[in-house]
Amino acid sequence: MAFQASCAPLKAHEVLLSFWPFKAGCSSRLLKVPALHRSLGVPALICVAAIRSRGRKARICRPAENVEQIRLNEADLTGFRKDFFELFTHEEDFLWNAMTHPRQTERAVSRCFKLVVKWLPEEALHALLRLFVDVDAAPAIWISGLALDVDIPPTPALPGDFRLPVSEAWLLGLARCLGIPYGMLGFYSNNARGGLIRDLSPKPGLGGINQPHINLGLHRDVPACVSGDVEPDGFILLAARGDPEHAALTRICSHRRLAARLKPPQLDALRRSPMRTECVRQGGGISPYGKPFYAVEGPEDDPKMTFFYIPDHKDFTYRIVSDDEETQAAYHAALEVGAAVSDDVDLQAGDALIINNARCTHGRSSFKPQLDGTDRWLLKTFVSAGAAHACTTAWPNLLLKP
Ligand SMILES: O=C(O)CCC(=O)C(=O)O
Ligand SMILES: [Fe+2]
Repeated sequence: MAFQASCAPLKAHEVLLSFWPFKAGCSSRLLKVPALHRSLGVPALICVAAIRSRGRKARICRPAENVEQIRLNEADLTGFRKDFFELFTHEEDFLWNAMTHPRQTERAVSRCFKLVVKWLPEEALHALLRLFVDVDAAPAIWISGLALDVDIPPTPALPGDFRLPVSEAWLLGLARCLGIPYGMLGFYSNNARGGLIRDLSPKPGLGGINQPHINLGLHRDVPACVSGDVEPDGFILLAARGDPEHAALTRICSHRRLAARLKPPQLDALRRSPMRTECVRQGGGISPYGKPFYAVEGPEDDPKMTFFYIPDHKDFTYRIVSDDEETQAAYHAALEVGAAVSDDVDLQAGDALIINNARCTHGRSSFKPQLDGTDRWLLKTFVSAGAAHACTTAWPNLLLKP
């Protein structure tokens, strides 16, 4: 394993579990075919990451990974389901609705947290707890092997009146380990969960990120240039069902890794002048979309980058431009480099992808919808690490006004 020097000192007995086949900087091809390496069933390797030797502190540092993969054994986690139905004894316990019953929802989230902390192996919990606080952590964690609901119904058309209580419990419990899960009114309101969890499944004709035919360009979710202020610190995608053709790949690109591949003048240009999104109407009219934004901000060795993506609409297209030619050229060059250095994650049933929305950029390849109930079906919730600023309305309301 390619561990290098630096970061936090470790105690003599500390070890890190590192799961084959993910290995920093060399596994993007393997990440693209998880079905293959799953079937190989290679056991996890245990690496002694660092030791204290002769009184000197040995230190480790992860290179700028895109994704840390943690493969769990589903058979070890089936007790999660049993415990779930012991904690959630009445239908109304798990049929919470964040809009109509915020207190009941708050209680449900606490119970989900309790279950996840109980069932998640310590190393996985440890990785979650470090996601927002350790700059040397990978900016995304891909956990596979979660034991979901025994019967996952056919992937529905949206919006639906369906529930996946055990899958929802994993999602909310994982989110609570990071901070506070929250939904966005408007985006998420029209479902049976009252907006806290959004379903992503292909529905031709439906706009936005649910359109399967689009190659979803690299972006950060809900950046301040469009939200006005609050940005999600992170979000989680949990797959109730994967794309049967394995074409839908979620792309992750670490900003640290991307910055290392850009030239200093490109980085300077991206910090120097703002970009802006313009909406171009069919008749030729142009209007601004959101506020201008700087594509690169923050510390040099851990930059926050903003790439914006919005799918074209039948009546208008979007373009991202700058008055500074070098900035504009660097922005589009960075997107190309980002695509080249990203890793692709094929989310399949029982997988959760936990994303730090400041430290990486993400996208998704296009795929073919089946529309026969076998389609990819993800559950998604946003996470606020600090929470206080996440909710514009009083606790325990978990919904944000856009
Ligand atoms: O479908 C995916 O894998 C990712 C979609 C996306 O960009 C998002 O949920 O924010
Ligand atoms: Fe996104």
